[in-house]
Amino acid sequence: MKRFSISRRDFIKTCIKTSALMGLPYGMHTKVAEAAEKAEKPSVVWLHFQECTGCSESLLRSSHPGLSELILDLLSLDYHETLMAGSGVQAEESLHSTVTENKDNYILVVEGAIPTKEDGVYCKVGGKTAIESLKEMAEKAAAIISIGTCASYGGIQAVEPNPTGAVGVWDIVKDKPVINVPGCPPNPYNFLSVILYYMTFNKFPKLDKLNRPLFAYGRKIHEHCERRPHFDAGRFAEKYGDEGHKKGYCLYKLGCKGPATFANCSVLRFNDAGVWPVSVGHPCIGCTEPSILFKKSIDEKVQIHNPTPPDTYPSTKPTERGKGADPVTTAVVGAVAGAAVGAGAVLAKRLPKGEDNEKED
Ligand code: FSX
Ligand code: SF4
Ligand code: F3S
Repeated sequence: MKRFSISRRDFIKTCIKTSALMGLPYGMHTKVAEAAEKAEKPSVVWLHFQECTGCSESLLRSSHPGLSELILDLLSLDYHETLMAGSGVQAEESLHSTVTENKDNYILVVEGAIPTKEDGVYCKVGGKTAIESLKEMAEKAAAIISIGTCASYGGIQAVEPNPTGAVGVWDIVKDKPVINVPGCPPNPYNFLSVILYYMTFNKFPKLDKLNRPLFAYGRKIHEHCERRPHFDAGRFAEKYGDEGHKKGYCLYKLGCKGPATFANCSVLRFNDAGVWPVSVGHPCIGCTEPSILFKKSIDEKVQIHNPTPPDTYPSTKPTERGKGADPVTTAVVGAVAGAAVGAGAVLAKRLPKGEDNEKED
């Protein structure tokens, strides 16, 4: 375990948690751990364009079990404008040598949107526009991960009237796999899981229609929400601070976008405190959904066209009997990440699709 700065116990716990998150069968965490220990560190070039650096911050703020250390141990982070010590010519030389030495093998991680108006003059690094840098780095990359909603779909920069013509990476790069890990910011475990999946299986996980990994964005927040029993019973907070809000009732009438948002926040949660927007009394604003974030106001209610049942309810369809979570997996994951969280993660994978979010093969 010389390779990792975290303890073996914490490393294995992380592998169990991420394996459950990816919906892998019980026992696969050993394969994930082995691959992470043996595989050569993938070279990563991390570019920053129009953004707030919250994606990197969210990754670095995670403490237990040293998630940021683990990510830095797993990857050879050869170029990251906000983390590296070098700057100016030194940094540019490092970027050039990384790209040349690892041609067609490095992973390009992009944080931030790309401005396209006026030939892209609104964002320049090292004398090059974001479009020029992106095209140049993408051409020699093995694959591209867009971290955050800005890099995925333009994010806040792309809000009307979008003065800089901001777009996401996949609007520009058409000839390489682009994996979107949206969220403003995204959960760092989703990023880590994509990396571990790649290291274990030498390919990227299955994606949805918006190029998001299905394991993380395949189900709606509303399906796992702890306030869901209140929604089903018709108990809502009507105003911030009213009795319903204080009692933890459903936030739908305050504009919660959970019924229309595909993400795993209600299962995975954020930080080591295990919180997420809805758990602390704020409606979900749909930060993983390009058609919702900054397009609908916080208090605007989403239409519920096709209500999906909470997936913790037993199936009513005979054909689905026996397809629930493997109790052993649930127990092991539960011991690590909290039983409800673990069960939710596994169930999320095993249950039939609630709504068609899957990409056609
Ligand atoms: Fe965007 Fe990342 Fe939002 Fe910020 O840098 S996804 S503005 S939280 O963090 O790109
Ligand atoms: Fe939870 Fe929001 Fe759904 Fe209410 S509307 S159950 S708060 S996700
Ligand atoms: Fe974003 Fe909603 Fe999750 S606002 S962080 S998708 S709860």
